[in-house]
Amino acid sequence: MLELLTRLAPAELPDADAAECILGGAALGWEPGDFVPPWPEQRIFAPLAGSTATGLHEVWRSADPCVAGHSEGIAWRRAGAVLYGVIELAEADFSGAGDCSPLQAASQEAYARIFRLLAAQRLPHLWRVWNYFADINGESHGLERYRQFNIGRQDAFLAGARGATGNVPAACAIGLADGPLRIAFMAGGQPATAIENPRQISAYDYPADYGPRSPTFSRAALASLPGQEILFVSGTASIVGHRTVHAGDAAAQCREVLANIAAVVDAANRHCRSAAFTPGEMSYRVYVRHAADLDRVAALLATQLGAAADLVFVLADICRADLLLEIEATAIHATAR
Ligand code: 3EB
Repeated sequence: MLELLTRLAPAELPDADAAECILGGAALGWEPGDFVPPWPEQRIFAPLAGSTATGLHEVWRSADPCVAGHSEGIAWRRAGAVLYGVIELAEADFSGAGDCSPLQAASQEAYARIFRLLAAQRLPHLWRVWNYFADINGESHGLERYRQFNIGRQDAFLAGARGATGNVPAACAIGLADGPLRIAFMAGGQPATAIENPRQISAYDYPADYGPRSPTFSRAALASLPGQEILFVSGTASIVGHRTVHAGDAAAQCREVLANIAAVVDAANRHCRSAAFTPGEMSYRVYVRHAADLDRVAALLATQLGAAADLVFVLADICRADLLLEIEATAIHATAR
């Protein structure tokens, strides 16, 4: 049994004993303080907005005890056949990578290590990946940094004999002001069902206009655990087909994102074993590029998803310069076993 909890402050986090049941999570916000949790935690240093403005810890709690480990430079925990891990690599450590940019080399190395860990743990199926790195729209080595990341990621999938299309994980790739490449992931012993969006071309089939290598992710992943299933909706942007729509208009982009999320949730529901998932019940992370757009985006989401919707707003950069926001969502349902 897994449960996703979002908590406001270290004081509200479980004590050391209960912490054994925390699989892992993320710290979001500027200054999480000196608190360093015993579980793998991805640090996302970015301004938050709204009621959660000071920072928060998100945790995946497990009813089964967790086993902890540190290998391949990855902090990880597993509970039964589910594993959560976090890896951080400094690009400076990859500056001698020859023709290839340090970010590309670091990305390939991070994924290669993840695949080695998962093979060793016999939990080879990557369900969801959270990718963060500095200056995502910046250019070096003649290529935008997001596109450099895409080369390294795809190379690692191909080198790991995983293929870079079809059954690939749900993901997000988000730009922060600075910091190392930070990747968190969840994996399991059973493959998740990769879900695509009928309104969008699969990202792994994007034409070369968006970079020499396509991004390696699915629009959503539906993962099964004993008695449960998790729907991970990938970072979703105002993209129809493969094109950005509503450039310059955050409100219109937000409405398009909601239409995309509704479509991908519908597609997932054709595969789900539990009651249908609905957008209103999901936990959201909303990445907004410009602080000036926050109020309008928040108001629109409250109208569309309901005032009680579970939303965390993060000021961050999106992988295409013309995208003003990106939204990801997660939900867990009980199933008959
Ligand atoms: C898009 O749909 C927007 O490269 O892992 C969304 C989710 C996006 C994941 C990734 C990128 C990624 O192309 C960007």
